[in-house]
Amino acid sequence: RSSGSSNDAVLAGHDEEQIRLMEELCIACDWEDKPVGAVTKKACHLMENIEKGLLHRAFSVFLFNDEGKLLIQQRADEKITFAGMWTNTCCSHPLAIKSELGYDLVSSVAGAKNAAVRKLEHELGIQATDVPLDCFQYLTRIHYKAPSTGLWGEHEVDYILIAKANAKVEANFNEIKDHKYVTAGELKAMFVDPELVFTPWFKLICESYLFKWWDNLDNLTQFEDNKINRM
Ligand code: DMA
Ligand code: MN
Repeated sequence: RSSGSSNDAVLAGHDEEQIRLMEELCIACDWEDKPVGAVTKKACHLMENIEKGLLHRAFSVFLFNDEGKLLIQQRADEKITFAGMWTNTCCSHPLAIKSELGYDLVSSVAGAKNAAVRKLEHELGIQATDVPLDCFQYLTRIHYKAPSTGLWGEHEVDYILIAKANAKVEANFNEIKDHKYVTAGELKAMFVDPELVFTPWFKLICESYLFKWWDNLDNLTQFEDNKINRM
């Protein structure tokens, strides 16, 4: 038995806590986002498996405060994938547990929101009371594939969740090394700064969708659909 054990060669040298988190059970799905099994986070993110077609569910939160600024984070150097890169407020995976696993869009969106509350707390120390479930607006799903460094990568159906809330942040430095609230103009200026590196999914979403959503934070339901956008 090797899958998910903490002493695997592919994980050697990585941060102990991040190695432990590789044992989480993600939701593997087919191209129509139908769950097909529970697979370790580690197995889901090995390019070797991704190249054979393994796909899993994820979510991306974009949290805006009441000034309309977006909370972004820089991933910790301890992260096994996409370390040190700037990205949206919070990303992770709904797990193969009752509260986060859904078999139709309504229950899957509910599961992604439950996972979002769990990870906003874990990564950013944001209390569940500051981000009640009704502050999240589900918009759409994005299917994308992106290599990271070494043996690792992403291949996900990503549930997009916009959150509007004023939340107190207490960063978990094993997850994030920096965070800040930005205006759209400030984010665009960061994109042209050659010193800064951004995650591939954040860049994709920014190029195709984010600024349109950002201009319509009071009218987001017009963007809600049941599509899976292949990028
Ligand atoms: C995975 O994010 C999800 C997306 C949309 C890329 P992640 O690597 O930050 O997950 P986790 O925080 O669980 O390590
Ligand atoms: Mn993933």
